[in-house]
Amino acid sequence: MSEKSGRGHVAGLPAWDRCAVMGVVNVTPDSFSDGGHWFDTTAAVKHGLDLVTEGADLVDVGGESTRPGAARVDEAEELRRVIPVVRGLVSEGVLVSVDTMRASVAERSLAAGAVLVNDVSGGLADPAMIPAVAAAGAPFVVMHWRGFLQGSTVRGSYEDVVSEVVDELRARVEAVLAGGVAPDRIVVDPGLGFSKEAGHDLVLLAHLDRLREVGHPLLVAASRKRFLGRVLAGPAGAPPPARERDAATAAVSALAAHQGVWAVRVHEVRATADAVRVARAVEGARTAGPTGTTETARGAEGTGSTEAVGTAEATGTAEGAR
Ligand code: PMM
Repeated sequence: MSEKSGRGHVAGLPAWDRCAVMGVVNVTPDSFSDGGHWFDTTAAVKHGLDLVTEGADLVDVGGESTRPGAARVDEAEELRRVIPVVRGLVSEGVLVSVDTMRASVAERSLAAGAVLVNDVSGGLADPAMIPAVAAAGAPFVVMHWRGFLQGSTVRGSYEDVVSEVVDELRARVEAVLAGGVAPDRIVVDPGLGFSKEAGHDLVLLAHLDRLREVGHPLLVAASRKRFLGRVLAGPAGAPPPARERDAATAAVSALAAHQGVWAVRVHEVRATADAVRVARAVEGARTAGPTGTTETARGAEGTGSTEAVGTAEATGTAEGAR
C-alpha cells in the first residue's frame, strides 16, 4: 500500500491507505485565515470534533500564529491556549498533533496524549525541541523554515527553490536524526508560504517528486495560503479572502494526494476528505483490470485508526458520517 504509492508510513501513527487529512484548529486570536474563531477552549474542542466528523484523521492544534509580522505569544499563554484543547480532543479519542515551536508545549501536549509534534521551525526555534521529541519517541514534522517571518525573511530569495528547499530539509533532517529522533518518525514539509513567494510555492507543488526524494513521508500545508489567492485573482485581480480559498485548497489536496504525499493539512476538511478518497480510488483503479472491478470506492477507504476517526470510520460507514 503506502510503500507502493511511495507515501510512506510514520511509526507511532496509523497506516492510512491513502493520503491522511490533518484538520487545523488554531486557538489564536490572529492566525491569518481563521484567527479568533476557535479561541475559546470549548469552541476549539467542538471545532476539532466537527473536523473529525467531516473526515479528518488527525487534528493539528496550535496556539501561536505564524503569519508574517506576528508577535510571539509567551509560553504561559501558549500553554493556556493549547493544553486544554489537546486534553479535550484526546479524551474524545481524536488523534492530536500539536503545532508548536516550543519544547515545553510539545512535552506537555505529548503528556496530555498528543501523538505528533508539528514544528514549523523544524527544531530551530527552540534548542530544547529535538531532545524533547527524541526523549518522548514522538513523530516529528520538520518544516522548511528560514526564520521568523519578519522583514526580508518574509519573502525569501532562491536561485533554484526546489533544490534549495530539498538541500535545506536534508540538512535539517540530519540534525534531527543526530539529536536522536528515529528516522521512521520524521515527516518533512516544504513550508509553503514561509519565506516563499506565490511562484515558489507553485514550483514546489510541481516538484513534489523531488521533495519525496528526501526520503521521509511528506506533509503539504497549502490551505487558504496567499499563493492560492494569487492564482484565483489572476494577473490583475484582487485575491479572494482566505475563507474563499477552500475549493482551491481541495484541488491542491487532490494533486498532492495523487503525487503520493503522506498527509495534507487543511482548515476546511470536508472537500479535502473527498479529494483524497477520490485520489485513492484513482490510484486503486490503476491496478484494476480494464473492467475496473477490482477496486471500488468503498474498497479504497483508508484503514485509519478507529480512535482517530471515532465518529466516521469506527461506525463502519464513512459514507454515513459525511
Ligand atoms: N502553516 C501554518 C501553520 N502550521 N505547519 C506545517 N507543518 N506546515 C505549514 O505549512 C504550516 C503549519 C500557517 O497556516 P495557518 O496559520 O493558516 O494555519
